Amino acid sequence: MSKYVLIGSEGCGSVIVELAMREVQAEFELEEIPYLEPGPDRDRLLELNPLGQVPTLIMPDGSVMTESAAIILHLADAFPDQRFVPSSSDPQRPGFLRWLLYINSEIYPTTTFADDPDRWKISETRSQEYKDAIDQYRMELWANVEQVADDPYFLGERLSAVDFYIAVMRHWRPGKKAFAKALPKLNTIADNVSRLPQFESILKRNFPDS
Ligand SMILES: N[C@@H](CCC(=O)N[C@@H](CS)C(=O)NCC(=O)O)C(=O)O
Repeated sequence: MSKYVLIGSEGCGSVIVELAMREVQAEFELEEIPYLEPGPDRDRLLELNPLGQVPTLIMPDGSVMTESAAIILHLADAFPDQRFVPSSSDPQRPGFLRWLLYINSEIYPTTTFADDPDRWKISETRSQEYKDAIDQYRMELWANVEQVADDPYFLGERLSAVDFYIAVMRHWRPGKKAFAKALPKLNTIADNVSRLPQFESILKRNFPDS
């Protein structure tokens, strides 16, 4: 069987998938590209994924998967010994799915939408105001996750893929410091994930300043 090829970029959502790949010890090659920069890498990415987003995963059979949550659920199917997605008979599964999807469908897009206000025809004079309003809304969305988070991981003793999102996304706007201040339980979860030996080097490489 040939390897997975994970197309990603430093500090991006592809890191969430990298953590999952590492956890199941999947054989994969990481192709880091400047995904927004016009050029051959972006042209190739757009051929594989019409949204031009990372993560984009080339499967061992050559087919393509996108959407981090879908990729994570696929890895759980492909590596049945994994523990980061509760099985269908596990009472923690409904809560896991709810918050996995909440983070993906409610929170993640707020980052994507605020990355480049110009894309949405927000004038330069209003772009900071626009970014700030979205940042504030994002923190309100995270507060709902904080409210139901357990300890030491989101689901309690069991490490899950929800923790991978928390450990990566706390570095995104408005930044790790603001995240830690507003969301102490989630910040502790992220610290706990970052200390796990299998993830330490991946997170350090992607977030060297933290
Ligand atoms: N729903 C996608 C979102 C991926 C996404 O937005 N990735 C960002 C980088 S972290 C991106 O590629 N943004 C560029 C764009 O949306 O144009 C997923 O979960 O994989």
